Amino acid sequence: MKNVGDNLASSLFNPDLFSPIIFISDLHLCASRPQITTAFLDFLQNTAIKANSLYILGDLFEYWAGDDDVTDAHHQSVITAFHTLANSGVKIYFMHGNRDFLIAENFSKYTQITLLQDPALIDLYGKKALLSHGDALCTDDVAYQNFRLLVRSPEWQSEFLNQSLESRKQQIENIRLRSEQEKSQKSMLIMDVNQEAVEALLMAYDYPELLIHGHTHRPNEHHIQLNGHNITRWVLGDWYEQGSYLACDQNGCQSICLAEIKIKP
Ligand code: LP5
Ligand code: MN
Repeated sequence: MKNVGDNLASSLFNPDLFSPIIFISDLHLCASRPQITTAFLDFLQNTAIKANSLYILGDLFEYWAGDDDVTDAHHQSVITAFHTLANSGVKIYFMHGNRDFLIAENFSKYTQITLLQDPALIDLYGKKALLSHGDALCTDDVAYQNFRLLVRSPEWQSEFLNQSLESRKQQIENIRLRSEQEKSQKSMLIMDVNQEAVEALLMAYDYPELLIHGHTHRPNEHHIQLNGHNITRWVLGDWYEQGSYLACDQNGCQSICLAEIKIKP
C-alpha cells in the first residue's frame, strides 16, 4: 500500500494528474465514531472530488435501518457531503453491503448516488472489472448465508420496513450482538471468501480481468490463474484505524492509505 505522504510526484501514479476511478468499502460510519466520519468527509472533499467516479462497495454505514432514518445530524452530514460531491460532477455509485442493504431509492434520491446490483460488471479503462461486496462469496459461513437468504428476501424486507424505526433498531441491536458472539466462535478461514465460489463467479462472468470486493477486512492483491486467464482480485480495506482506497486509471490500480484515524479512548 502507498501512503499519501510518499513522494507521489516521482511515481507513475498521481491522483492529482489523472482523474482516477476510486473504490472504497467497509467504512462502517456511525455517530459513535465521529473521527471516521470526519476522515471520510475530508476524503470526499479533498480526494474523491478529483476523481472521475467513486464506487462504494458496501458497508458504508455500521447499519442502515431504512431510508426513513435520515433525520439525525450524523446521517445528514454524510448525505449533504454526497450531494455536494455529485453536484461537483463526480459520479457516485453504491452497492449494498451486509450492513446497509436496506439503503433504497429515497437515499439514492437525497444523495444523487446510483445504486448498483451485486455483482456488477463495469468497464475499467478497457478492462472488465467485476464488483461485489464480497459477503456472498463467503459460502463456508453457512449460518451467515442462511441469515442472508432470509433478510434479502423482498417479503422479509417489506414486513421489517413496516415496523417502527425504534423497533427495527432494537432488532438490529439484537442481531449485532448475536453476530459478534457467533463470529468469535468462527474460524478466520470460514469468514473468508471460498476459492471455488470466487472461481465460479469469475467463470460465470466470462473471466473479467479484475474482481474488486470488500467485506473480509483483509486488504490485499491476489493474482489468480484460471483456465488460462490472469485475473487480479483486489480486496479493499476497512476504515477502522486508517482510511484507504483503490484508485485505478489507464496505468492500472493502486491501493492507497490515508492518514491514521485517531480514535479517542
Ligand atoms: O458485518 P460483520 O463483518 O461484522 O459480520 C458479518 C455477518 N454478520 C452480519 C450481521 C451484521 O453485522 C449486523 C446487522 C446489520 C443490520 C442489517 C439491517 C437489517 C437486518 C435486520 C435484522 C433484524 O451480517 C456475520 C459473518 C461475517 O460477516 C463474516 O462473513 O460471519 O454473520 C453472522 O455472524 C450471522 C450469524 O452467524 C447468524 C445469525 C443468525 C440470526 C438468526 C436470526 C433469525 C431471525 C432474524 C430475523 C430478524
Ligand atoms: Mn460486510
